[in-house]
Amino acid sequence: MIEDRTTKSVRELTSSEKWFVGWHVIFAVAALSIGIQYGPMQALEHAGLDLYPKLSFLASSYYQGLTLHGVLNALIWTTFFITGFLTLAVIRGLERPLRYPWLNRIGFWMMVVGLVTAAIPILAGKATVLYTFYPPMQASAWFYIGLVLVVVGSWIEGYGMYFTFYAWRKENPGVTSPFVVFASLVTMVMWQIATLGIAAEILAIILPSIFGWTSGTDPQLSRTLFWYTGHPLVYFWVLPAYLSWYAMLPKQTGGKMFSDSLARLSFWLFLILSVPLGFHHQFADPGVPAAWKFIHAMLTFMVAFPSMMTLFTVVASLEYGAKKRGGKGLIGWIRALPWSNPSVLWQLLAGLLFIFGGIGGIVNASYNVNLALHNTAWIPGHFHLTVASAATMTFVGISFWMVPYLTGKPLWKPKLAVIGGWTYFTGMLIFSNAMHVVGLLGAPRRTPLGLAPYIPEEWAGHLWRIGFGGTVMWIGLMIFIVVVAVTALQRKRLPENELVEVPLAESLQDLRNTPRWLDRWRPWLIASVVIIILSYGPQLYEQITQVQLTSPGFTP
Ligand code: HAS
Ligand code: CU
Repeated sequence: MIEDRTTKSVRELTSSEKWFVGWHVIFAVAALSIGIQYGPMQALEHAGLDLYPKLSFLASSYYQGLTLHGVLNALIWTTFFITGFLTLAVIRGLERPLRYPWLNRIGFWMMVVGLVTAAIPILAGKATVLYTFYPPMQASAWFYIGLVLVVVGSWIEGYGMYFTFYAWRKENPGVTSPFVVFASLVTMVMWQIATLGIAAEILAIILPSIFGWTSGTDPQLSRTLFWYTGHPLVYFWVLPAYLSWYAMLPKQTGGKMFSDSLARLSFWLFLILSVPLGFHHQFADPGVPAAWKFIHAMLTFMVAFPSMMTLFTVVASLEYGAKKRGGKGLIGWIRALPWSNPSVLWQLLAGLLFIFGGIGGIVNASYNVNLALHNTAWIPGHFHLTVASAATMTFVGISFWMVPYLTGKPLWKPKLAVIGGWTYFTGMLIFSNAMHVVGLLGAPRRTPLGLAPYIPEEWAGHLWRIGFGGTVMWIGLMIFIVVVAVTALQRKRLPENELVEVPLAESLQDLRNTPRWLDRWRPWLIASVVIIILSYGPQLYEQITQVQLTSPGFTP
């Protein structure tokens, strides 16, 4: 059964709801605007131009800069943007207010307190442990407490979304849940299951060791718990981008969602398959038996499948829209896409880069090939095509309609925003390609290569391209930041009849044909817990019963 939408006007967000979502975007963009300042510094360092001594007010060392870059961009910009965007999707999708708005507010401000609590020690040089904070490296306790607050705050925002959905469900029995709401909830549930690992690592191992209750940490168990969270974290970043590609981008390009059922199926597959494969980050860890690495490698190939489904269905809906706009030919229709719309452009370029990021991921997952790539510059090459392209460029694209929607103001200089997209894209192509190649040649990651005495001649050109590409990327993102900041701060307002709407695509398929089993939670939740127990249970049991809390913390 579907609602008849023709007779009733759409409920848009109220002004206070818009402010609430807007605060998420403000903190997200603020974090990004600090985090990206370190990007060119690292990239240029590789090219032999070390700016750290000259810009010591930004960071006193390469590693402090790298920690700020990773934490602010990969953890803070993403989490704040995602919780804000999903809140908007839930309220708009259900066309009802949050059930307990105060609960969501508590969650959000807890995240803000956490952000500040974690940022102060990093800025003070007391948490130079990179965004993976592997023990036995040790930061100030406040760093971990801050991270815990950010995570718990995001859980609370998730609970607020579940209560809202539950209230809607009671008001609308038997109605298929709107896809954007369904996708938001799956993302939050997956995130809550996933973050149990990092919560256990910090609360049971790291903090007790810092407080002196235990004699140290167990690096192996810590890494296992970290990657239990760290892998699904990457899907927490990319699923909101998929939500936009599936259900919003088609509307923006004049098309429809290709298949509501396939989109739902891919999200369910992400719920059950995102978590149980963290050992693909630990192929080189001596403490994990090879058989378990093999099982996680196989599961990794399985989780690439719903992304391939996404590639197929999203491109199909783009083609449908482009052909309706007059596009022709096997490939020629691509030209008929609205490339001059900055929101669309950034998302299309995000998707194009992600094709390469995805292929690289499958290479990473191939056990024996991974041994040649692990801990080389190839890996940051991979993750700049994923989190810094697929996710970040899509969030930028979303911002280009969302900020006008939230503020009622027109987007400032859309043409400049388009130029910014091409700039970032070009920089990323140069940067990521050079990182992959120099990684294959053996250049290590997490290393100030410019200072290293062992640089072979053959790396030189690639290191130079890293410096150049990284700087070009920085220009692209600075354009984004300036465009959204001026958009929000300008006086000019959109006239009543030109207000921006949330782009929600209709499905080509009649929602009545979405099978019931794709809108039922219980079987999928049970399946995800069972698969996690099977894939992690025995190893967690073994590592916990053999735990040795003996490594004293050290401060780099
Ligand atoms: Fe990964 C390491 C394997 C996806 C992020 N990954 C990382 C790290 C990060 C990261 C941050 O197996 C480093 C962590 C660290 O610091 O150590 N990754 C994979 C695999 C996938 C994958 C198999 N990764 C991601 C995503 C990320 C991300 C998504 C962030 C958002 N990754 C690994 C492995 C490692 C790893 C190993 C450990 C390596 C090591 O040794 O340390 C797959 O899920 C990818 C599937 C994706 C595809 C592409 C589908 C394409 C689509 C595009 C649609 C196109 C459109 C455009 C819309 C098959 C959906 C159309 C445009 C037109 C113009 C028509
Ligand atoms: Cu992973």
